[in-house]
Amino acid sequence: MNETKNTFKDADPKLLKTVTGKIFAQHLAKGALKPGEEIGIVIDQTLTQDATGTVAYLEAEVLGIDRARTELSVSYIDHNTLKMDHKNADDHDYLQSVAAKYGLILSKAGNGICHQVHLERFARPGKTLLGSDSHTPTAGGIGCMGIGAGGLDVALALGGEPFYLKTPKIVGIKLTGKLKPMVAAKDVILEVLRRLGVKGGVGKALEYFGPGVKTLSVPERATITNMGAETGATTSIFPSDEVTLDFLRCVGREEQWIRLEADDDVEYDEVIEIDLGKLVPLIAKPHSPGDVVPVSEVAGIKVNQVCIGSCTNSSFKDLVTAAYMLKGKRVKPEVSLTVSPGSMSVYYELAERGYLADLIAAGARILECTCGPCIGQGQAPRSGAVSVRTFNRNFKGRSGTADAQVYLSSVETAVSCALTGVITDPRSMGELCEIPMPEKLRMQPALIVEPPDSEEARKVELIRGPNIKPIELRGELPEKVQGTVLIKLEDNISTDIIMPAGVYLPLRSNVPEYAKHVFEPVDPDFYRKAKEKNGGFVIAGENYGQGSSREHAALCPSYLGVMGVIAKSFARIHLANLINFGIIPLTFKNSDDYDRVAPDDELQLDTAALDSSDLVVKNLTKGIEIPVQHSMTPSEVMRIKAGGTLAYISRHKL
Ligand code: MIC
Ligand code: SF4
Repeated sequence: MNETKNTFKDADPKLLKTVTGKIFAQHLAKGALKPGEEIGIVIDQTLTQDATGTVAYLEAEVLGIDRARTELSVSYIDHNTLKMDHKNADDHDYLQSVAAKYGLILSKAGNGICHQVHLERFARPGKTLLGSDSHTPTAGGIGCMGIGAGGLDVALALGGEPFYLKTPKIVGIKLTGKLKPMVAAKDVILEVLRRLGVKGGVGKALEYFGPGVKTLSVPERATITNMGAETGATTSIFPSDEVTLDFLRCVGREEQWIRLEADDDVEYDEVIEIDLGKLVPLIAKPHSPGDVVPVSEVAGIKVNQVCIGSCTNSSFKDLVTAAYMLKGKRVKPEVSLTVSPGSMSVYYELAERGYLADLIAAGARILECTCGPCIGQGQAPRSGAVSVRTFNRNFKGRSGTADAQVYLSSVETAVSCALTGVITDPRSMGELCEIPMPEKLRMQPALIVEPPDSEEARKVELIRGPNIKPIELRGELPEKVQGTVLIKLEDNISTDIIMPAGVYLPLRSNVPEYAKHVFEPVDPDFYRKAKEKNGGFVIAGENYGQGSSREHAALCPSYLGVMGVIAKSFARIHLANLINFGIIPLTFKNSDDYDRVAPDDELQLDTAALDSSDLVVKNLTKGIEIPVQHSMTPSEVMRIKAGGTLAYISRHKL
């Protein structure tokens, strides 16, 4: 990889010394590698999961893509596996037929959470991976550049198109020292979140370096890169070193190892130093992953539920840690403890080596290898309950219970809470022995389906049950866009608020039905209003659209006629999704102007004015003009005028 050093004369030379820059350089299709400049990168691998995948493949159909042009593409079924009626089953059959036709590997329901399975079986150092899930950077734990995106961008990458993004600034996170007993990798990323908050990573890539890196195994590194998504960062990555080689050996893929490290004289745009030896157990308080405090600060709060699992903390080491801590003990009778293994392979090893028995005997309820409670698929806490989870998101209501108090912690802290019934600093539970790691993690192939060859694939008919509805395309923008302010929101509105998941997850491939629940957690009347007014505008604060990559948070408002969002700032993936589905994303030039727009105001905008990045929106109700701006490239402006990327490409073809 070092031969990239002098090849890019327009590139920022500092960038080429970083792991992130080396991978970008190796995959550069368009643009200059300089922070803030738009680049197009070649995508080696894609992943989708069922909750975003059905729509991504419906879009691929609209785009006329019929075969994966990537090195490897995997379709996972992991989010929505409960099958309370025909809807999920319809989605799963559609996905299975798509995988066979397009040449994708299918990871069936029960095989595991996409990011954990991808890390074990497919992610490779030095490769690029685009996934329709915001936690795709989990693959950064193995030195693979994982980026989360909307389904349409993944569909385009599947068809061989480059992925376009603004070159991020590279933040070097220097790790020194070694974690103390009962302090975990989760505490490292919680510390990063404590310092950066939920929007401190926007426009940045987080790259880990320094002597402390070698003390962390690949699954521990993946816990850290996974939850980097919560800072809003474009991606997070660790180098590929001997520890990476050990992991690849353990999962039987050592031939895929390459060394990939930053140059010795690397200089990052910004450096954050973390002495692992000084970290203490941390916890994120309700209702934000960025509201991080030492566990000791909230110790003693009564706990009703503990959930272990999710793509952040469901590796073999995580669950063996839980088994060691629980062995011979019993979960407090007032607490419900669930454990969701991250993959079938992890589950198998736990069973084979007896750890499963220790978990069961202690009173843990073992769930399927899926996202489960993390995305509100079961285990909603009782009203007002305190739930401690090893997950990555605790937005209000995401658990399925609006007034539940969800805390995010390491496995060590979560198990301590399950045993004591109150929030507990795990260091008070005594020391844990070194977790013995097996030489081999035996990969279980039973729920992996390889696609047929292209000859056979041509004969495959796509299976479309009644829950699979085609995607409607938006028309071109009129000369003047005029509409009512339908809703005015505060800072950090997550896509879980815009388009709730939980019980509505089975509607992901049925936009007309799903659209009935847009903004439901904050305004149950939104759908009626939007229908009555025939669409309109949304006003928001900072970091609008943080969290999940679900493009439904743009697709469904677009379906209801939302024409524009004026916010103080946007989260990266959601901004791209708005453009893809024809919703004009504008930011206030002066954030105080947020106060000059009220719900029900009538706004107007000249479409031609979008050719400049500085423009005004007329507030017809108040008789004032509000200066706004956008960050769209000329090509994005062209697409938004055509009704969004999907509408544009479907009319012009790829
Ligand atoms: C999430 O953790 O919020 C999800 C569910 O995995 C989403 C994807 C989705 O909404 O389907 C994500 O992180 O992108
Ligand atoms: Fe699944 Fe939760 Fe991970 Fe999203 S964050 S991929 S819902 S486990």
